[in-house]
Amino acid sequence: MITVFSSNHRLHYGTELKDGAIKPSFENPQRADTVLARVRSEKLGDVISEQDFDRSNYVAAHSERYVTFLENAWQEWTATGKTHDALPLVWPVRDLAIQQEPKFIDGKLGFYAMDAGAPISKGTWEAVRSSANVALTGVERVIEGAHGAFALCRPPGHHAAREYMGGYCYLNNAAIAAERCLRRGAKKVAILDVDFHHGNGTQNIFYDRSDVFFASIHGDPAISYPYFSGFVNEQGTGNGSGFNANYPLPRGTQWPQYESALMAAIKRIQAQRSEFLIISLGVDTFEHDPISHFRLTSNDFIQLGEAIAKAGIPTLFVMEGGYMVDEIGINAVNTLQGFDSLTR
Ligand code: OKP
Ligand code: ZN
Repeated sequence: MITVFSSNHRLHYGTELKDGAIKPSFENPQRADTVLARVRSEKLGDVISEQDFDRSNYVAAHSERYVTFLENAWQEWTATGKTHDALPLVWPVRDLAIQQEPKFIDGKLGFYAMDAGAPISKGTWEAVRSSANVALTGVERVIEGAHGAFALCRPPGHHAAREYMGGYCYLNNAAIAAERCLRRGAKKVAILDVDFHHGNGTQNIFYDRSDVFFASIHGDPAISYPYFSGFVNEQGTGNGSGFNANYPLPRGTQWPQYESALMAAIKRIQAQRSEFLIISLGVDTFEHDPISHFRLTSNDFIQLGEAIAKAGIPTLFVMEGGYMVDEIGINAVNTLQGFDSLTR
C-alpha cells in the first residue's frame, strides 16, 4: 500500500513531565523515521509527500478558537520573553470556570490542555499541521478507490479532543480524516483505535453523533493513562448513544485475549455498514514498549492486520503511538503487510 509521509515532523520534538521531572519526550522524531525506513526496506509500496489542505478541514473536528490557539501559541509564549517549550501549569477542573478563554498565554495553555504532555515549541504548529495533512492526503487516496493507505503521522492525534491537546497530541488526525470522508459524501465511517492508550480525543469529538462509530481497545484506564476515560460504560450520548465502544483490557494482555476484543469490535463495525474504516494504529501494545504493559509480539501484529483486512472495508491506517524505537518499524509494517496479504 501507499505511505504518506512529511519530513516536517522533525520540526517538533519536546519535553514531557515524567515521574515528577521534565525529560525529553518519548514521542521523538526517530519514531517516524524508523517506521519510514522499515516501509522502504520492506518495499511496502510508494512513499508520497503530503498535500496542503485548507484549515477548514481541521476546524471540522476541532473548535475554531482551539485551532486559532494552536496557530498562535508559540508567538504568544515567546512574546513574554521565554524561549523554551511552552507547557501549561493550571487546569480548569471540576467547579472552575471552563467556558471563557483566558486572555493570557499561561491561562490559555491550561484551558486547551488535558495534561503537560503536549509541549509547544517553535516548529510545533508546522509539524502538527503537516501531520494532519498526511492523514488528509492518505484518506483522499482511499476515498478515490485505494483499498488501503498508510498515513505515517507524527505527532500523533488520538488524545486531542475537539478543544484540547494532551498526551503528545494536538490535532486529531484520525478524526480529521473521518470528517473528510463525510465532507466527500460518506454517510457512515468507523474508527478503530488499537493504540495501547484510550483514544479519549476521538471519543470526545464523535460522542454525540451516529455518523462516526468509535471503538477503542486499550489498557484499563483504572491503571493506565489517560485514567479519566475509556471505561465500558462510555457508550455515547444523545444521537451518538450506542455509537461508542470501549474495550479496556488488563495489564499483561496477550494476543488471545486481545483478539477476542478485536473480533468483538470488528463485529460491531461491520454491523454499522461503514463505508470507510480508519485505524488509529498505535504499536505501543508491543511486549517491550517502555510506557505500556500489554504483551503483543511482533508476529501478533501480522494477525492484527489480517483481522482488519477481513472486515473488507476501505481502510486508512493513521500512525499513533509506539515507543520502542527499534521495533516500532517492524510492528507497524507487520500490521500493514498482514492487511495487504489478504487484500492484494
Ligand atoms: C500517547 B499515545 C503526561 C504524559 C504522560 C502520556 C502517554 C501518552 C501516550 N505528562 N504520558 O497514546 O501513545
Ligand atoms: Zn499510546
